[in-house]
Amino acid sequence: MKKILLVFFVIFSIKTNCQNLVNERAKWFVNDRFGMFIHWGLYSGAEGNWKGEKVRYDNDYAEWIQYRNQIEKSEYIKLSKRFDWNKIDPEEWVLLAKKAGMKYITITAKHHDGFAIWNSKASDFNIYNYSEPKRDIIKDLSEACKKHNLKLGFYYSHWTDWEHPYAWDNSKEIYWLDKDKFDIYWQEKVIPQMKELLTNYGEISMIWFDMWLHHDQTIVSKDQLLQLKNLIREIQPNCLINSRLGLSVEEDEDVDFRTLGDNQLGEYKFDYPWQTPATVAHSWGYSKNENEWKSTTSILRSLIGNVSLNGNLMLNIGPTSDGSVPYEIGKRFSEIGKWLKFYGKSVYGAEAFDLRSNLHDWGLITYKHNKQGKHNVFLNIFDIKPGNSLNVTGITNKPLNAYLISKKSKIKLNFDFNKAFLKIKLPTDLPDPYVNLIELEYDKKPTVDRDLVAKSKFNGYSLKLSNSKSYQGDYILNESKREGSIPSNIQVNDSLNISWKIFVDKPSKFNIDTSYNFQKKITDGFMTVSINKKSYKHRFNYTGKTVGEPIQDYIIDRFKSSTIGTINFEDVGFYDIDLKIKTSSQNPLQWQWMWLEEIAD
Ligand code: JFZ
Repeated sequence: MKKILLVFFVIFSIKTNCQNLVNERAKWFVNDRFGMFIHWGLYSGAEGNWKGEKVRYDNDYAEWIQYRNQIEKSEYIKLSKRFDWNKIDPEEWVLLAKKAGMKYITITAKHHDGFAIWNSKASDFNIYNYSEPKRDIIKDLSEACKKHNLKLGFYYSHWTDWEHPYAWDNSKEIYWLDKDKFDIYWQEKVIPQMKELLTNYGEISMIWFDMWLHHDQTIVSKDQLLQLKNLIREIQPNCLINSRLGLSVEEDEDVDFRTLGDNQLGEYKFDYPWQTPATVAHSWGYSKNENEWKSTTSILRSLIGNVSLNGNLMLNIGPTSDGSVPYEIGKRFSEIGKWLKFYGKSVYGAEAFDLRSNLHDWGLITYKHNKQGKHNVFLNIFDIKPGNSLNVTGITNKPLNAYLISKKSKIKLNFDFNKAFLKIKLPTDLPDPYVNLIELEYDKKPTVDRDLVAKSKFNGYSLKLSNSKSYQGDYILNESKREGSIPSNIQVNDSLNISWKIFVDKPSKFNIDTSYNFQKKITDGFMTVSINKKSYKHRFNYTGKTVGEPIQDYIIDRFKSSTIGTINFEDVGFYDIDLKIKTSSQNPLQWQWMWLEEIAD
């Protein structure tokens, strides 16, 4: 698949990274960063299986079993018999959230199946009617949240409801429903139920809607959504509303935060509040089919990664029909909680830093203006060998201090600073098995040079179009193909000039090489690399073919690296690197990267 990108280029840096588009209501939300999602309802009793058959469809969302496996309501409700009504204790969920370092909880008050897990007067299809002894889970949970000082929010499926005859049940795409009938559902179930949820359970911090389409593409009207929104604003003025309400920001700016796709982590910084809803395995509701659990490190990376882009993470639990939480979840949650207990300052109240995101190969950076008036840059280290030095490129002020945070104390670290480069010496013992944290301290907000390419831990510079300072000319972005055997590349049919900026922190000699695919044997196509008044001309080599997978019929063009030369940087300082590619449409060059690597003496 080819996409022509001309002048347009993904914005890698935003003018300001400070989170300045946060309204008053959402201040707590961007401070707290980490929340718990709970998917629990009748479907929890099915555990992702119905009469010997697994939930249909690949994503294995167990909370969809009624719809996927086409279960009649009369049969589906029998699941209530499987629950251990005496045992279910929502306070346990609250305690688990606390233990994990989560600051808010959002529970599925009503999921797509239309079953209310509170004592709802507006619909008989609710837990109070089908439990023995009678239970109101929302009541119990709200009391436990209050007791333990956690914020509470409700997931409410407003659009889809498989129980009500006039609501959207997905099959309505075939058996079209009229808008008047849908409005009957809206006025007799949605609005009254929302009133109950907003009135009877104390302070509600967010309503989490789940319509992933704009209302234009659905049966829901803009007026209905505004009615709902106004109801929330009227009864609970501080309650947050997420973007899956279904109104676009253009129509109504009054949506408090954006919800990304399921398990979709952030890639870019946003100035407004946003959140990823995420699972620990695949399903949201409890499924006994799960066997691929994300690791503690991977979850911490998701959380810190989002914070480093001004985002939140809401991590899901799917308790079972007796209220217990799968061991695999509990274990990871307590490990995450232990980490946050010692290192939480790089998450709570922290935000994106001004450097390009994902700049360094050892980990992720977050930033905070702390209560003592100091400014902290947090280096969250995922990948470094103990005893090595950590390279930090791009900050142009010298820190007052660098500390390695450990469970017992702060360890002061030695470092060298030069213009835009910080080299921190790490001890041979690193305190944390998951993510180690270094806190840099400044007395004012540090300034940065956002054009710089970071020096990698292999003492090299990886130069790509995406981390260039500027470029000129046209190219075609070719996406990677067949599991990346054909890597994503920049196709040049005429000429392209790219410039990078690096900082060389000590006099040293570097090897330069570049990777590309070129299929002509004789041509006058070439590239020139200019660094510090020296130029290197490289005539394209024919790179030939290779087998993309060890299967002989998948023969592909070969991407191969060629040496351009070596360069001696005699002085410490900033250098521009310019690459000029010159070819013709008869001789296209598919270019990948350039790599400068220090040659040890
Ligand atoms: C929805 C629900 O259908 C699902 O059961 C679960 O509750 C989840 C949190 O939300 O699923 C979605 C919603 C949005 C997208 C995909 C699945 N999306 O935007 O890609």
